[in-house]
Amino acid sequence: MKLPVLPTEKSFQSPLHHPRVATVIGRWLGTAVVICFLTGLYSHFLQDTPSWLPIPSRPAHLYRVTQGLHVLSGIVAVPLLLAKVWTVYPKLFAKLNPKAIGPTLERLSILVLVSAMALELLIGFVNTLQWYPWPFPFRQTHYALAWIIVGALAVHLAVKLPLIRANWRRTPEPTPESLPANTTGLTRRGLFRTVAGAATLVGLTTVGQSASPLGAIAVLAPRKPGIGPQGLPVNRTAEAAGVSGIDATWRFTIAGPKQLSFTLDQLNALPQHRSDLPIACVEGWSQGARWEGIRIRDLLQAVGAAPHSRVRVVSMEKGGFYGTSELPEEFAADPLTLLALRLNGSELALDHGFPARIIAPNRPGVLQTKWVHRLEVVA
Ligand SMILES: Nc1nc2c(c(=O)[nH]1)N[C@H]1C(S)=C(S)[C@@H](COP(=O)(O)O)O[C@H]1N2
Ligand SMILES: [Mo]
Repeated sequence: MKLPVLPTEKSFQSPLHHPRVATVIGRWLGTAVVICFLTGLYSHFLQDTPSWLPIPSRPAHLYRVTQGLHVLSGIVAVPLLLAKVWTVYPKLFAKLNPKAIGPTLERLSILVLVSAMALELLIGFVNTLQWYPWPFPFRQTHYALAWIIVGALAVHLAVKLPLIRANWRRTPEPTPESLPANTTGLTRRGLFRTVAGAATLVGLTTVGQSASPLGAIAVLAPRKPGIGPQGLPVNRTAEAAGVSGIDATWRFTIAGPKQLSFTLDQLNALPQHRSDLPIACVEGWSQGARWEGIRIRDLLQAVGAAPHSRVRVVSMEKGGFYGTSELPEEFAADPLTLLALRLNGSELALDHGFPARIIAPNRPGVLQTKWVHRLEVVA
């Protein structure tokens, strides 16, 4: 029996396995990675704010834009990564002398880079489907992988700098006559158009989840604008959260220097304010809505606390990620931040947090706590 012969780098004859192609697609992929990384850092720090980092509550719609870009750039990176790996994979079959430490390390760093990116994009994408099949905490893992990618990418760019420089500008393409007789297929321009087209297509069919005019073609978006109770999507229903509404004994309590309790009728009789603010989910979908309710700063004043107080928000939902959240000083003091009682002109639907929820500007949806029954001023 004849053993199959392993391919070598020379076995892959397409002229598209060329450093110029890798450079062009690498630039696109690099742009997507940088956007994804920066918007991801911002989202991470909004949810896990280090004490040295004051995050402003304005512009009110900023998070909607950054998180929309985060998910969009991540999804667009998928076809770009596939194209990039396809362009360079014959290099994997180049002979490697195990004694040559530099090249061995470089190949290892590429292994780390590609596998970390593939895993990062996969878990991110699966997360946008609101599916968390992992035994590990998603956000912390996603964050750690991001730094691994940035590190491996820096090594990769440093090693490849001479090659990138040499191919930054257009290089002559081989003429058809100069190629081996059996090569067929795309020209460089044809490949670039195909890859750019694929990236644009996945982008366009995703972006509608946060930019409503394109909502109708958002076939890759799990939640579409306008679909849900009161015309707003629901991320987790009351039933899923184990919350079943209220009875006559229900009270809303705010604990500060003083403590006050209110029935729902009493809350409705307090001065009401309106905020036009989006729900901007970390999973990428977002939608603006009209909220009415009581300013948190007014409630803080009523219990004798400063408007710039850190406030712990307690939901009727017990435990888990969502049971409590915290409003940093800047957000508690913002006049747009409400204990919302009404949405788009009517009482909150149970799935949107009836009888009361938090709505604040420039915040990830996950912190817009629903079914709120208690606020505590954090000393
Ligand atoms: N108590 C509680 N609040 C919650 C949630 C939840 O599951 N439980 N989901 C959060 C998430 S992830 C988002 S995106 C928003 C969605 O709000 P909506 O369902 O009213 O659109 O609510 C947030 N508030
Ligand atoms: Mo969310």
